[in-house]
Amino acid sequence: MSDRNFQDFEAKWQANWETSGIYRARDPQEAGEKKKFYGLVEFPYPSGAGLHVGHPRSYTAIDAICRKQRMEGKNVLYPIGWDAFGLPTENYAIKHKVKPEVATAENVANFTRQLKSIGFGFDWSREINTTDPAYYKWTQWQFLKFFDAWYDEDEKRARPIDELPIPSDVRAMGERAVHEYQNGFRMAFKSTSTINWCPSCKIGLANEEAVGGVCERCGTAVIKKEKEQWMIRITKYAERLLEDLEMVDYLPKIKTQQINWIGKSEGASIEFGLFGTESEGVVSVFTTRPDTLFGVTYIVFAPEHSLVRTWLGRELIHNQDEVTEYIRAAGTKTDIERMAEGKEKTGVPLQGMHAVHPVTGEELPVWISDYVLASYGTGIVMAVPAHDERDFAFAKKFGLEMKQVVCPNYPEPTCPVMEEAFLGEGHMVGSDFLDGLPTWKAKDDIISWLEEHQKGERSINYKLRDWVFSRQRYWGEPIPIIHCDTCGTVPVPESDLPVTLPEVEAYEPTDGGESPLASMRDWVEVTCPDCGGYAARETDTMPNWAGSSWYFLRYTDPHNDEALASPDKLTYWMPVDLYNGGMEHTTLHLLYSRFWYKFLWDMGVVPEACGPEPYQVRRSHGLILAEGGEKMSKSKGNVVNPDDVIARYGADVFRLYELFMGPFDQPVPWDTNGIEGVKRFLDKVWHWVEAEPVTETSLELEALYHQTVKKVTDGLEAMRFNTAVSQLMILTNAFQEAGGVPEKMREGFLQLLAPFAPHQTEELWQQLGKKGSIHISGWPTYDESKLAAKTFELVIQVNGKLRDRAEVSSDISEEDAKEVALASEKVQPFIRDKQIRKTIYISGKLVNIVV
Ligand code: ANZ
Ligand code: ZN
Repeated sequence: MSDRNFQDFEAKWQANWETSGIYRARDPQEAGEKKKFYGLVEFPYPSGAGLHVGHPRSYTAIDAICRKQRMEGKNVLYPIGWDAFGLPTENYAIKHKVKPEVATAENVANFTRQLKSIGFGFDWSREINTTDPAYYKWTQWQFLKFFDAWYDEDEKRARPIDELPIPSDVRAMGERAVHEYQNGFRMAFKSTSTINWCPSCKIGLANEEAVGGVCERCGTAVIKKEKEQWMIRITKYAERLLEDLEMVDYLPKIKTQQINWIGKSEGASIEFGLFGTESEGVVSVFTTRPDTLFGVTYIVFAPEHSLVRTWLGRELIHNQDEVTEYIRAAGTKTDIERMAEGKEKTGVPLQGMHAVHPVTGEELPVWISDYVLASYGTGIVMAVPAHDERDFAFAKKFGLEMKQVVCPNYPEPTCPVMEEAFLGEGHMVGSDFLDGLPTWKAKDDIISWLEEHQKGERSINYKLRDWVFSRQRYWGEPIPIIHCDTCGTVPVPESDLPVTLPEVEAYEPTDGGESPLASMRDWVEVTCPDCGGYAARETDTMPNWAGSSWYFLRYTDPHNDEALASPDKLTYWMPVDLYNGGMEHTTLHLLYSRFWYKFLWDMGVVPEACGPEPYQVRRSHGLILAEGGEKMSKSKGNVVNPDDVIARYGADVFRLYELFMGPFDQPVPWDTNGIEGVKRFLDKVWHWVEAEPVTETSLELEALYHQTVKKVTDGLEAMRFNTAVSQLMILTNAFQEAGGVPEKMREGFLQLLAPFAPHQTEELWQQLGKKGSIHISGWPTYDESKLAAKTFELVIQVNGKLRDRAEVSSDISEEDAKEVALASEKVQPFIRDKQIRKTIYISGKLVNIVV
């Protein structure tokens, strides 16, 4: 017998698997009748820091599940690649004067070495890299699909832009007019908007990248800036992104995140008249409480509302200076600061303006305040201080009127005097024709009234905003658009894709906030593909989210240069059966990629048969923390490097420990003692599998074995890896007690352990003289009837006299019990030449053979 020495076999098997190609996913025509299983992990950003012990938690878990699926005979796709565009590499390039593609290649090489040293069953032949022109050609091609599409609200799907109905007066004005008209509908469009701007990274951020009012990447406070940006109309898909959550199996907390981010509110939009010096008009507000309409005492605009700017421009506001100063100050605050509860309210009245109540015709003061956001609803609020906390605080501070209209203790004739806003439901008072109605009914009735009088309508609002799709940075996919003075925005012809990144001298954005590409005259200046005249390339690049929005499609057909993937392969592999990744990506990446996929599905790029959702199941793992329970970070110096762990313990110990350390969905601290325990377990396995097998087995051991098959099988399906591993440990201890592994359990035991410790089990499998890899050898099954661990001592009598005892399973059948009795060697002499008159069985106790 030998010592377990991982250096002797881990690298050896890694090399062997690479040559034998056992982890290669078969294309549909090669796969025959085999069922497919597509397991996906979020592909990593190849950072300069290398792999962290947190990354492999997800990869090891899905690897184990894919290994079991493969052993069960499925055609498994378990791919890996690199999400390699992005700021860290670009910042590194700026600092160290290295080309981003060089830094990326180095990081990828290092990550690859690390991942291979862990022995994952990735199909490396399908490796992709978002910064590879052969890949981003298709990202650009898909951008042009968005550009060439509009959303048909009636059919509730995206359609090609040439199917957009053009009004005859527009058509009469000629091609350019048609083009301009289409531009108003395209799924990808350019628009000037106030964006979140990070002054340090010099890039525009989507709301979701500026959560908490700080830049997601560098933590700098975000300011507002006007910028022309490419946008994608994800908002058109809000309802579908919400509804279709019913079709998928995501962790409940992940569904909640999706639902909250989409942020659907139902209510009404209501029109208020506006009067000022030489001006009148109507504006609409969005409210979730139309029932409180009679309680409105003033109207509030967001400070940056465009109407306010127009009025200032036309000098319609009497306190012009005060208002201008207020708007300026509000621009320096983040949305989060502005909306914070309990914050002292600020605002100024728009003197010279007043609003008109749509039902009573009453005149109402008009204010601006930063508690109203320009980007939500219509950017205007009808204030009901008696029933809304923020309005209450505001009215109190500025001495504005309050009108109670919802009464909590109806039918008492008087409402209690209010110390604070009453937010709940009740019955209407002081509300004309709504008086006495419960809240829900008042909502319905007022909406009907408004619709009848054309002063409002039922309305739904979403918090979801359109997707800011521009970056003024270098290291991203160039947006494949050409600007021509004559023809407008012209897509780069498909035959000219990819538009590759040129070599530049400097990667910093220009001071004007333009991409460094803008200073590359040779690259920027082109001839217009339509008219052949002078034209200029778009210099913005795409956000990081682009490449990761469709990578799972590319894995199905990674080398295709005619299409992003062939319809056959997409039909075979999609949807993804199991997708795992960090909780930090369960809001945005998940939403963006679901949206992107739905769009491709609408456009027929993804075949109908694939279904409308890309991921059937989505799970997420808990973080691995540092030994003391803190987050691992470079600055704290508490990062565990997998290289060190593997050099010391080998890959199998590392993998097994990652799955054993705690419940998969919970955060767990790294623990050196824990890893030692796992090492001892694998040593023990080595010893007992190599030892002479035992021939005898007890019923208890047999039951334990069958229980283990069941627990490991179920545990891998339900992602209860830690309990599966501990069950394997219990079984190993039982082998030790029995003095060896029973021959008939040896193979099955190794197979159960194979998804967790692929190297050692492969080595022992070969030592047992098996042909072929354990990883495609089959998956053990269990016998339901043998699961019962309990046994009892069956008393065996002949003519009422004790002749033998036998240990049997407590749920043994009468027939089996009798058979055990008759087969007993000690009983044989007493019954040999006799005639058996009857056999009596007393359940759980004895068999009496009467001769
Ligand atoms: C009147 C009212 C009365 C309101 C009442 C609430 C309670 P959710 O649920 O988040 O969608 N609101 C509308 N637009 C806003 C904006 N741009 N900035 C800040 N607040 C805005 O919130 C909808 C409610 O938030 C709306 O309903 C409006 O106040 C406010 F007893 O209208 B409500
Ligand atoms: Zn042109």
